[in-house]
This record gives sequence, C-alpha cells and structure tokens, in this order.
Amino acid sequence: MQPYLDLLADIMANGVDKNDRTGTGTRSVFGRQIRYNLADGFPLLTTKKLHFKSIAYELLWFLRGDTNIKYLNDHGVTIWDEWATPDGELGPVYGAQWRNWLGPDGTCYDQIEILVDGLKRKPDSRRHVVSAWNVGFLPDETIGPRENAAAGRMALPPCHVLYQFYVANGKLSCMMTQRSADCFLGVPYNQASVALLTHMLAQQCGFEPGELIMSFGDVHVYRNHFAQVELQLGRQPLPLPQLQFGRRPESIFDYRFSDFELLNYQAHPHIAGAVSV
Ligand code: UFP
Repeated sequence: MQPYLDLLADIMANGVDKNDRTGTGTRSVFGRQIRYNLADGFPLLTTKKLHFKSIAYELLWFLRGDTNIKYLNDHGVTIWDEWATPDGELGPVYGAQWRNWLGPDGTCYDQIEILVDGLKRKPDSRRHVVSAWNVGFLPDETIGPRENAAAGRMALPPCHVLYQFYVANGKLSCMMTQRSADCFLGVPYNQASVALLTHMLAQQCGFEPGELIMSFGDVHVYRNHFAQVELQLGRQPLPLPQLQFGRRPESIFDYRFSDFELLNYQAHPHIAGAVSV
C-alpha cells in the first residue's frame, strides 16, 4: 500500500493550499501517478479499514447501467444518496455512459460490451478506452445536482473520467484517469473499484491481472482531513488481501457480490472523516 501512502505524504509536503468549490479548502498537487502490480495482492487499504461491500456494489451498479440509487440502497449502500432526486435519479452518470452512450444519430453504445469484445479479438489494440466524460450531459453549473438530474443531466460531473486497458504477456493492465481526487476519502475506494473491474475483465477475457495505474489531475487532501492523514501515515501497512472468484460468470454483466472472495483482509481501524459536498 506504499504508493498510496507516498502520495498522501507528497501532497502534505509539496501541495499548495487552495480554495475549492465546497468551501472546505484543500492542499493539492496536479498530475501524479501511482501503480500497483495486481499479482502482489488486492490494493485495498490496510492502514484503515474499508467497506469492500460498498465498493463492489457500486461497481456492479455501474455495470448494470443503473443510475437510480434504489439498487444501492437495497444493498445498504448510501454513498450517492445526497445527490439524487426524490425518485432516486442521478441523471446519466457513469452507468448510463458506460452502457448507453448516446451517439449523434440516437444509437446507444455499450462501451463495456465493445471493450470486452475488443480485448478478446484484438488484445494488442491501443483503443481499449471507456469514457464517462460526455460533454453534452455534464451538469449545468448554475443549478444544483437534483435539478440537473431532474432535467436529464448528470447530477455530478464524472471524477473517474477515462479507463484505458492494455494487454501484454497475457496480462491485462488498466490505467484510470481521475480529474479530481479526494485522496483521503475517495482514492481508497476508487483504486479498489478499478482493481476489481480489472480482475473481472481479466477473468472474462482469459488474462491474468497485470498493473493498476491511477493517473490523477487535481489530487488533494481536504483541510479537515489533515489530522486523519497524519494518523494514517503513522501506521504500518499490513500484507495485502487477495481477491478470488467463486465461479466464472457467463459475462461481465453476470457477477454477483457473492462471487467476490476477499481473503486475508487485515486492516487498522477505520478512520472517520467528513465528506465535503
Ligand atoms: N471524489 C473522489 N472520487 C470519486 C468521486 C468524488 O475523489 O469517485 F465521485 C472527490 C474529488 C473531489 C470531489 O474532492 O469529490 C468532487 O468535486 P469536484 O467535482 O469539484 O472536483
């Protein structure tokens, strides 16, 4: 887990104190990469305990093409609640873009199906890209998330904007580009989510999981997380858990939470921190 801890330390030592949209204020750097060899273990934080279930259900929800919080709430996940309309709608956020990208002539493109097909047929391609940044559906910044969702726009602009996959030596690697990253609260979730997706795609396409590369734009620590970050940096990382699958589902769309077996997850106690909205 050293790459993540090194990034936290880098931000604290080299970041610029800046104002931000939420009014909390951050310490921020611009343009950083961290990488993990997925063969070394599953990159779930060990210096504070994380709720793997929320990460996994959110990913399954994206893969359903779902943009209503009902499915998440039915599984006890509340991370998207504060941005949804009273009907639970979030507008065309990640799931809609991944599975139903609207083309100029009204055709919907399933980027995940195209990706799986491409990885199987042309593993050497340099075009294995999934994008969530669909400019025509970005929120209107003069109104709030719920009004945007009600108007058919995204409640929030995507943070994890672009996924690119790469195959070499029978291994599948992923580089995810994240334009904005809350390094204390968001990044631990984001990196585990991308790692899980890479494992699933590798299983479906017959590859071993390769490298996970997280490529950040504005990566920051909120001012009200400084004490938590210091606490975390003082903790000794523990050996990483392993991820196994109980079966090989029929397709990338057929995974259930019970298919994910996280083995030997040991972690220091959870550290609470307020979310800036
Ligand atoms: N954020 C993440 N990861 C996510 C997500 C949000 O780190 O997956 F959805 C953080 C980044 C930033 C805030 O601190 O949420 C989004 O604010 P903005 O849109 O102004 O960048």
